[in-house]
Amino acid sequence: MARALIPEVKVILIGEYGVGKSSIFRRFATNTFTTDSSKRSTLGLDFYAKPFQENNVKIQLWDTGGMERVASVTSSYYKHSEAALLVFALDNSDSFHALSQHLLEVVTYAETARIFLCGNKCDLQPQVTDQDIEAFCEETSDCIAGYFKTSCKTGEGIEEMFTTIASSLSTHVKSRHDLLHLDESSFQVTQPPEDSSLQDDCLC
Ligand SMILES: Nc1nc2c(ncn2[C@@H]2O[C@H](COP(=O)(O)OP(=O)(O)O)[C@@H](O)[C@H]2O)c(=O)[nH]1
Ligand SMILES: [Mg+2]
Repeated sequence: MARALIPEVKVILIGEYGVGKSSIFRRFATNTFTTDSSKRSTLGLDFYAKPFQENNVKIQLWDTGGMERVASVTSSYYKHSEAALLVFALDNSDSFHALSQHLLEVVTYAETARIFLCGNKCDLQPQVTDQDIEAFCEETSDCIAGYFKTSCKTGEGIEEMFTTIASSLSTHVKSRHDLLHLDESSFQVTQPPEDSSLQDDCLC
């Protein structure tokens, strides 16, 4: 029996170098954590796709691969993304202050992407408060579709974050998917049956 295709959605990780994007990617892909910098990029993947059967959607998560350390993230990274996960580290206020710049890049290069916020490293002493985060969400005119607190070290909040994102994207993706798979005949105009008696009544 043919298996139904699960629609795949591109979700990108964005944020300052060192906030834990690759660690989130690693948790998502292999549910592991490492502090060893030599191992950090050894997954060697640009993206990893994982199905969320309950929501009938596959999240294709993209990591910057550290390009933000040497240059700005290229516009092709943002292309076709349906969601962006803006990451900062709760123990690093600089990474929080850099968010507005990252947000600007997302709305410029991925206009239609749904934007989520992730305060990572919640196992460490925070420098950023809940009030700071609330104020940021208000200032950005509620551009942020959801906020999550995570720790890649303990795994706290990671699974819930992706389940919530999958559920949030599934409704949107479902309608698009349905459109793409509409039976071609659904749009055909049905011709009225030819009625020969009409020809005789023609007034012109
Ligand atoms: N304590 C703690 N350290 C973390 C957490 N997430 C990542 N790290 C560490 O922070 C450093 C930078 O993480 P990385 O994923 O490479 O950040 P990236 O540059 O944004 O990709 C690494 O040493 C990670 O082990 C976390 O939730 N808690
Ligand atoms: Mg990285």
